[in-house]
Amino acid sequence: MEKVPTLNKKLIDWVKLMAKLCAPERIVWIDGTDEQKLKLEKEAVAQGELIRLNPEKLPGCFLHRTAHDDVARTEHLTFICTKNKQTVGPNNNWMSPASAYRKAKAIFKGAMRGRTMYVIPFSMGPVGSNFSKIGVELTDSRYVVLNMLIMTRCGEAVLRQLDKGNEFTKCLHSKAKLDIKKRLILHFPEDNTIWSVNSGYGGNVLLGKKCLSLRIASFIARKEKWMAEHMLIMGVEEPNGHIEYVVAAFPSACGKTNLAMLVPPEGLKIKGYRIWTLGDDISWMRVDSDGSLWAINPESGFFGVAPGTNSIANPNMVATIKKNTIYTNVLLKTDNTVWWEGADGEVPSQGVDWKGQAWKPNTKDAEGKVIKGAHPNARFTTAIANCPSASFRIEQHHGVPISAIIFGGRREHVAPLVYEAFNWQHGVFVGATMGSELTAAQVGKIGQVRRDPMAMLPFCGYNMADYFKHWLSMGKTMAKPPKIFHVNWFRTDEQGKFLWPGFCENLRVLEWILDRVNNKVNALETPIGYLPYPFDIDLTGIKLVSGAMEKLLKVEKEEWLEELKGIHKFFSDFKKDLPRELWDEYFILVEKLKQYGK
Ligand code: GTP
Ligand code: SPV
Ligand code: MN
Repeated sequence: MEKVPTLNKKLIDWVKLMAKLCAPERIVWIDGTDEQKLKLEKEAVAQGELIRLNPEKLPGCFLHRTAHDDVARTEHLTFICTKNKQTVGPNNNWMSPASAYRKAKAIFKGAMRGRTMYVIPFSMGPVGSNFSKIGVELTDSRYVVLNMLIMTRCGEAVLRQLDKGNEFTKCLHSKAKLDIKKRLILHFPEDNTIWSVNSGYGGNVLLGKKCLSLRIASFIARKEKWMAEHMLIMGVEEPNGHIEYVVAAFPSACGKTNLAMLVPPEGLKIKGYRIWTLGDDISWMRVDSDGSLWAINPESGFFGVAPGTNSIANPNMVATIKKNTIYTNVLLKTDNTVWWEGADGEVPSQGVDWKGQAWKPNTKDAEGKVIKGAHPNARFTTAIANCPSASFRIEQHHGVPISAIIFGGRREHVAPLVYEAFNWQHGVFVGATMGSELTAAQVGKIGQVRRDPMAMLPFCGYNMADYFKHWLSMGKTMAKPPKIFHVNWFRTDEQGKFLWPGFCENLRVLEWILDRVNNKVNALETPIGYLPYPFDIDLTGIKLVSGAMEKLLKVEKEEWLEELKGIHKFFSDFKKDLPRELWDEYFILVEKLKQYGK
């Protein structure tokens, strides 16, 4: 082994043991210096792992292409491995630790032969904060190292924490042969360990992200009485200069990134709102001594969806990704810049698509489908610090106090534009019954509605029935619990067109939410919750088609009764584990709906 820059004996022993298993040619410790980063970039370019993009137009930017069958999280190959199967619930795939380790060891054996094993010490959350957790990822992928350098705080400062003998999550990754048939994403929460093999796709391999900060963290959070959630964190600065902080849980590719860095729309400019971005994907929250819920973002970067990102939908992101960004599975243009469906400017007349093939617009494949330049789940990795709306509180160890929790899904029908839960328990029911249409962020049937409680279905590291109990009990520990809301930007008319303009205009809904938080407006009580009076949503400067607002705010009794059948089935899968409070809320809602509109 080369020089070992830590005093943490456990870490040294574990690295040795894993190196023995994977048999790399050499071991390199990541120190977080620019010098080392530049060296890795150079090597990655030489090896064909990265393509250096136009240094004038996109300084410090690179393109990476994954294997064709390695473009999104593979939930069916993702397992939680605990002694007892009951621990993981019906929402997770389970394997016993013994058989998981046995299976994976056979795949990891010699998998790094001829390669370098990188040791990445990283902190999720500001280094040294009581909120933060440390991990160490071993990987044979330079792409993973370069992404982790953006997504997490890593290197020297974390090693100094580890010197004190701090605990850390043991994360092992190997690309191996990128063989989907031998791909495994394994979590061992009882051992604080993650093993991932035969993938090179973000959510499967940047182990600090979904694997540690949600699956392992949610498991720990339940025991330590805090919350690890799939949520954006943002501050809304009000016209008087006061900032309210909110979190929002939307399923993958349903608008967290866009909302987190919203630029106020023309029509509301005069009011002087300003948005501060803290995070676009993950929130860790604790109840503090003031009785409020406080949140930090464990990440330091965005791993955002490229398609649809443009100066109208998300100008702050367009500004952020102009430098020091890694693009994955986008189209390469002839001037060595990049493009994706829905990007700014003209559609290029030619380029190289995400599969590395020559591309022209409107070319069709053998089945007659138009070939896309970028994969629908193409992404970019970029630092939050480079975002023009980055909050000045990102590095604060204590995070920010949360006034509202917003749930939301992608629903053509059923869910209105916005509604407020009656109280915490009802809010937990609203979160637990969330549904959303599937997107390209996971391998599966796009468009199909699935229940995705709190946007955590793929990320809750234990039985979701216990997770609901945890949510209920967290509410009891707060003197000042945030109010809970549900939003839906995706409701459509009879022709399938979005009824709500969305994107920057969503500030109009946030304004109503904050008015409710501060008891400034009344609301209409309906069976599902409090809905806005249409005149309380400021529509200055936009024109909706006639009748749109009524449709957006309509509670359709029959649709809801139908929806409840799906919820009944979903709840029933948890058998007697489901907390009684959620069944109570369910039956209250059924009764209220039956009476509604009579
Ligand atoms: P993950 O990173 O996968 O967790 O997702 P995310 O929730 O951060 O997703 P993101 O913000 O990148 O949303 C991506 C998709 O949502 C794109 O297709 C956007 O065009 C669409 N989208 C975001 N906001 C809106 C909106 O207000 N209205 C409509 N119609 N679409 C939106
Ligand atoms: C998601 O799918 O929710 C993401 C992207 O945020 S990944 O990190 O790949 O999970
Ligand atoms: Mn996500």
